[in-house]
Amino acid sequence: MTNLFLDALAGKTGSRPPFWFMRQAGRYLPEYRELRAKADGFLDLCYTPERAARVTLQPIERFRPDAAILFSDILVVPQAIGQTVGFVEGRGPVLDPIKSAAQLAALDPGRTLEHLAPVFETVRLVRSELPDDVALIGFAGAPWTVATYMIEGGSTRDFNTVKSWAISNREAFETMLNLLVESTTAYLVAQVESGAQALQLFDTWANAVPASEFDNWVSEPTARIVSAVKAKAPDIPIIGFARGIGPRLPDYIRKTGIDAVGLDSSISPAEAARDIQPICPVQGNLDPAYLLSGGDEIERAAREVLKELSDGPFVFNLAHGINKETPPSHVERLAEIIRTWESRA
Ligand code: 1CP
Repeated sequence: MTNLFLDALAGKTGSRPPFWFMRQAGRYLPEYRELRAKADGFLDLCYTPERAARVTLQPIERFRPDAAILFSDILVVPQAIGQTVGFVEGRGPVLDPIKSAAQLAALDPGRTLEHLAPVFETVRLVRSELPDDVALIGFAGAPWTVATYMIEGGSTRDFNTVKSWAISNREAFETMLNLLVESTTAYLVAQVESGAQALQLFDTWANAVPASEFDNWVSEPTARIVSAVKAKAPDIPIIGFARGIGPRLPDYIRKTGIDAVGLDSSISPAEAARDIQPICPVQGNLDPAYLLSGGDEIERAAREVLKELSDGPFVFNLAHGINKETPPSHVERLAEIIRTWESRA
């Protein structure tokens, strides 16, 4: 069975561009809110395989994208290795922040697979229920982005705490990145063994890293995960999504060994076609604000992306996740625009 998404990641161009949307499952869907209300909090939803599988499949039933993404979160990894992680309603993630070498020493990547067993069950359930022509994407956060939450204790605007900690405790920060590389590799390989057919590494906050630390904090830890996963699962494509890194994209692609790259909307589709697509397949990059706004602007902006990128290896996606106020009808309209795109000669 051919899958347009996996074909595109392998560098092929098919009859139409494949698509899926970041955060295609979630709060903008009434059926998600209904299941979420029945769960005992967000993490309970992530760790209950039957429910997490249902949530993963909800957008597939509505929009028929070419890929489903496992419903979980990047913060299950710090929890798996022993940090206290919670999600507070209306506030987001809250972690007991790592401040000392002693707290770091208490973390144990050896606990990863046991703690995350319910997630692997979700992957098996989803794969068994998905149509053959829809691929299943597994994912994890990249070490830098996960470390920001572990050290800040939650979301941050300025990243001052994590950056100054990383600079003044270089050895400890390296130890932390190493723990995350080890745990994340085990987590991703187990997702593949359970049925994931492609992987995405989310480095949402890569934009906050100083250029002089970019290799140490972003490219090298990511490269180590990519090569360790490929040693065990050589045929599984890995998409790197390092948000907001603009001019460093070619260097990031080459140094990490990723198979395809996710693009945010700071690069124009024409620039991406000229500078990035010749290096590797690209995924992106409609700004989710067009989807939120609706109307004819969705079509205008989507067509610009399609026109520039669909002649080469390309997966249509957004530049970041779907905003939770987005009407599902706007998403349906976008799916239809992509499905019926026919400019290819
Ligand atoms: O209350 C709720 O119901 C929770 C909202 C929610 C959802 C739907 C969170 C909390 N996480 C998720 C799911 C999720 N998170 C997925 C799977 C669903 C899909 O894409 O369809 C994925 C891949 C993630 C990954 C994730 N979690 C990232 C990286 C991608 C991105 O969006 O930038 C990050 C940064 C997180 C952390 C996180 N999870 C949730 C919140 C509120 C946050 C904090 C975000 C922030 O700091 O701004």
